[in-house]
Amino acid sequence: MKIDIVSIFPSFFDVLDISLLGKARQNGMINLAVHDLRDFAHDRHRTVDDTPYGGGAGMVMKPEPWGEALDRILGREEPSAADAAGAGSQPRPLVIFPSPAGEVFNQEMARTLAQEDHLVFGCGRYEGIDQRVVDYAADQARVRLVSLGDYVLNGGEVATMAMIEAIGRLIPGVVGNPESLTEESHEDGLLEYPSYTKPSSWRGYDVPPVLLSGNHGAVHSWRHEQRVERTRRVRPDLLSVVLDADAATPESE
Ligand code: 6GU
Repeated sequence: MKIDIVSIFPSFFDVLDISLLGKARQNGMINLAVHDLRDFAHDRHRTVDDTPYGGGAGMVMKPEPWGEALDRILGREEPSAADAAGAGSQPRPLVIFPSPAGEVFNQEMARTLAQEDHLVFGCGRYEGIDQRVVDYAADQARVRLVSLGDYVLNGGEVATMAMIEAIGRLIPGVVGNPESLTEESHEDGLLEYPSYTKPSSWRGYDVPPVLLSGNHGAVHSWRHEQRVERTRRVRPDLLSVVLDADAATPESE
């Protein structure tokens, strides 16, 4: 997967060199490039923002540097071998603008985005990006505004980092053991069960005996109960989705 990031703080993304995603970049499974928006601003102060038309607090990111950055990233699209052979089915890059005004990111969206060939993240700062940048991008590529949740960050950088981590680990081959992807929170609508390792007793806290029993059926049932109980306690909104889905599934006879 190719990933381009546009930001006025490119060094934010230095940490993508390390850990799982760093390895995926070294292997060539993820081809990630970070672009400094100020490289596309040509005045003496490399200005990227200005006051909002219509008044109001804060500053808005100017369209011109964004237009040049998008042209550079989207214009370089070389037709893939499949496209050249007439089999093109993944025609255009997907441009994501992290925004608290976007659709809310979740595991299902991460799964969908992990199928893309080319993601472009446009990180806004200040009060946002001139809307015409989004409109222009939508004429050149597919565009989604995506929010991490119902709270406000200072810019799109941290949101982009979170999304890349969630998406990157779902790209086949990036996580060593694919089984570790199936039994975790949000993969099937339930939160994950609590985990324990050695020693079996630590500072007076004991590992639940069923996990030491060697009874795989009992372990499986206990873990499922823990997942349901935990989800009921902290995320009842998720549980109602699971129960609705069960209710909607016809009983087999
Ligand atoms: Cl994607 N951006 C910003 N600036 N704030 C957010 C967000 C994104 N998601 C939640 N809050």
